Amino acid sequence: MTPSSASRPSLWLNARLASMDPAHPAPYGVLENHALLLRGGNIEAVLPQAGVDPAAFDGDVHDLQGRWITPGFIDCHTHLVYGGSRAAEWEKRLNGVPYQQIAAEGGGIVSTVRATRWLDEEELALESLPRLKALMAEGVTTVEIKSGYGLTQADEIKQLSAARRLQDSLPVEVAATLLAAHAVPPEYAGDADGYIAYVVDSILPLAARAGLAEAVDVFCESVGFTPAQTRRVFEAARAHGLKVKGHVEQLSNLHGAELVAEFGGLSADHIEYLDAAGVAALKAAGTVAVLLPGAFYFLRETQKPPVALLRAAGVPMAVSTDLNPGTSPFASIRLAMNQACVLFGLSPEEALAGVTRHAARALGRGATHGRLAAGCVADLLVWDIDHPAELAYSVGVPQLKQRVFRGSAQNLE
Ligand code: DI6
Ligand code: FE
Repeated sequence: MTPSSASRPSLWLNARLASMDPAHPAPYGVLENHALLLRGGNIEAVLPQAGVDPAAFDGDVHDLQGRWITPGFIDCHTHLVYGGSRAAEWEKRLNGVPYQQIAAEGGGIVSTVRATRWLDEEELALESLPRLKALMAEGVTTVEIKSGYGLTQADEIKQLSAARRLQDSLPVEVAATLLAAHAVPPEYAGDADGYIAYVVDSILPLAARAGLAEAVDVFCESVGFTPAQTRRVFEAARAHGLKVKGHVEQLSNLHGAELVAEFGGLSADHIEYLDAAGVAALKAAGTVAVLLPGAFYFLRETQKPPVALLRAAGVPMAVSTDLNPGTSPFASIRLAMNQACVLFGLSPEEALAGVTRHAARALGRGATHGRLAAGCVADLLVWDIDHPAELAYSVGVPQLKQRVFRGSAQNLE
């Protein structure tokens, strides 16, 4: 929804802020006994409580009575706009049907492509709406949505338009990414290079011209596209002024992260097989490492991302749901935070930074999103918790009391 500069100014008193702002050195950037002044959809000031006089304020006043506030959550990697379900295929796999047979029977990504092509833009938005609403109900205020289940010019544009339609109808900010290079569609079977030429010459230029995507992603993998093909897409993205990011090093190490870094990419995502050279490349380029523990869990993978190396190098680690029908059918950012801690060894503070400050950077929004700081957007969450570690600790416990988007509050009780 367009930022509501019409929201009344508001003052949020007696709060405990998990600001996630590195300007404040305490864990979680904690500021006890503080107040927030919101105006025009932005945070105008972060103030010590003692210096605030609510009587002199002309706007809405909220007394938080010591409740915690965090920045709004940012889910920086999702494929939530799609048609159909792959539950039946998953059931078959669990009953012992081999993957090759499922693929031969039209399963896998191709089945989601078929179901997505079948729907028109409005139906696609409608079918995707509950997934986005579930993320929002947990506190997501900015979400990235990828295409990648259309794989024709018209169907990729349709997916991106459905994402735009969702943003226009709900109090949430959507960052749309073109992932036309997600899989080779049936029409190009055996001709991945031919499909990449179509992506570069036809799909990408139209998505850029229409202003429907701000970034371009590629599935760079043995079962996806080669580094050479990925490079062609990134070069086209650069020529059209779009940022790049990559699904890289998920199942093997093709050095895709180094390629993303070479193009000054926003983020390298999955990265279970990332090595020391890849970590160094991300660090040098200022590229964010996006951890997607939902897919690792659902695929029962064993190779973990090199968290200790990333941490030692000071590469920012974001955490995201990867919400998609094939490998991470989970519309829960709290689950992703918990999985990042349990499966990958992040601390609860790192998990929270992963869905706020670092996720903002992964979307090129580090200056304005993901922190409670003057000048940032007024996207924030009011919690009934005793400590911010609770946010990564449990899943499904209704602790979110208010969700504030661009200064406008939604009560959730
Ligand atoms: N990596 C994945 O794990 C998903 N896409 C990707 O690039 C798979 C998506 C699907 O199976 O539908
Ligand atoms: Fe993904």
